[in-house]
Amino acid sequence: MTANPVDFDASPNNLEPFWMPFTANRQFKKAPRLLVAAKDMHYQSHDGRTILDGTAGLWCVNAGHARKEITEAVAAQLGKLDYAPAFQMGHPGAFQLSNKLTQMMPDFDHVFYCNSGSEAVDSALKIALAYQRAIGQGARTRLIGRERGYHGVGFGGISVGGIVSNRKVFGPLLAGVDHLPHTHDLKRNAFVRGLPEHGAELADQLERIVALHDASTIAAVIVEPVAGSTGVLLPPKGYLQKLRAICDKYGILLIFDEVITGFGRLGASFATEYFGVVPDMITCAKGLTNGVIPMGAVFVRKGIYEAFMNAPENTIELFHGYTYSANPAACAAGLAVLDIYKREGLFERAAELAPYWEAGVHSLKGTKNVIDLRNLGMIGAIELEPREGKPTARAFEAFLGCYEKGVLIRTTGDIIALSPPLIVQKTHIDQIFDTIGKVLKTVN
Ligand code: PXG
Ligand code: PLP
Repeated sequence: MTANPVDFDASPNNLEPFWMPFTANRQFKKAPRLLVAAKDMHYQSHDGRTILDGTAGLWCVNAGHARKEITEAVAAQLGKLDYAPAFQMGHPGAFQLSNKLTQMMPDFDHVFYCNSGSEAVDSALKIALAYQRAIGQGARTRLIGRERGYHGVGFGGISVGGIVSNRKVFGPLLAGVDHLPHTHDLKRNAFVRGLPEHGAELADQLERIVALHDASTIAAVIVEPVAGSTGVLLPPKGYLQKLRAICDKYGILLIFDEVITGFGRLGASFATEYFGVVPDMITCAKGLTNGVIPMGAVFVRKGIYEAFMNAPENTIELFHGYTYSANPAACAAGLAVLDIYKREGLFERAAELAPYWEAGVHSLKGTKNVIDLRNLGMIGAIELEPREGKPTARAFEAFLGCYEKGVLIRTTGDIIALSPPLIVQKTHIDQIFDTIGKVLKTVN
């Protein structure tokens, strides 16, 4: 690690002007937590402590921090071609990355680029609407999401999303959206290892929505195969298969939002591979570049792109795109990280470590205030009983306690969510769960 922990010049001298995202700004600025360096599994804080990364940043640093191969590839790209216009122009990296990505995903033959998961979701929803119109189904304008779903923060994403605080102050949102019920059922499924047994029938709620609105008005259903941000809600066995079957029956597109589950998190390339369920589109971001340069993407299944190719050749087929779509440095990062995933077998590694990880998660059974433990692949969740009248306080204290003891965890509501880089060692896994166990004993 290169940063000097007592180098105050490395710290900003005024914390005020930065309006921090998804942060209690006033609380943070009174007692800031700054990260000043990172390598492999660890961060270094401004006060000189080494902190084990139990969350891969925000679920994105799957290959670990400050990987030399990625840094060098990005530096070389910036030295050679820093920026190329994305509209009516191209550069080699964009095509190389698309070839590699589609080789990884045999059912998908085209990739559309943007800069984040939120933009990937917006792009996928727009492609869904435009596709239905292109195949003569222009009355299909409804979009169906799910309660407690997280699809980023664009107006499209919060409309189909189902997290109340992300929606309630932002007005009426997109029209014509409906929601499936979420699948979280502590009564029937608490403390189950891996996928829950109960709840596949919740997919039949899509039949109810179809009966209400008529299939001819519905363009697409979007779900996270495993809901991450809302606190790791796992799909009951058979649930995703049922959703796929109902979408097929009614000509509804199925979109998997794999911003978290993509790139090895479950111990397979993507959740589509892990579950053996093929959606019509996949959104991804985060692990696509190991988080180092913002990039998101939408994979479309064979046939979707072709449906847009009917007009004369000189027409733009999709009136959509971003200044930074397929940005050269992001493509270089993507190519380098795909090499690392492959060379180091990180997706297979995640699958091999998953049983050890599962044992670690469930070792916390019986710990004070723990009302559920969940795991799948290299994802874990510890659900705490909320403190009476003070939801989120207990989990936040646990977060601060773990940070003090040198482990970074993530909390959402009263749920602790864990997702280490896929280079994690067993000793790190032990440290994560030992620390959380010790801290939870001290949190009232
Ligand atoms: N879809 C899903 C499924 C996500 O998890 C997004 C879309 C939006 O991606 P961007 O790149 O626009 O943030 C996400 C992002 C957390 C946490 O702590 C989760 C996300 C982002 C930040 C924090 O759970 N997920
Ligand atoms: N706003 C203005 C005024 C713009 O000119 C542009 C892009 O040209 C945008 C927003 C969109 O920016 P981006 O392409 O980075 O999403």
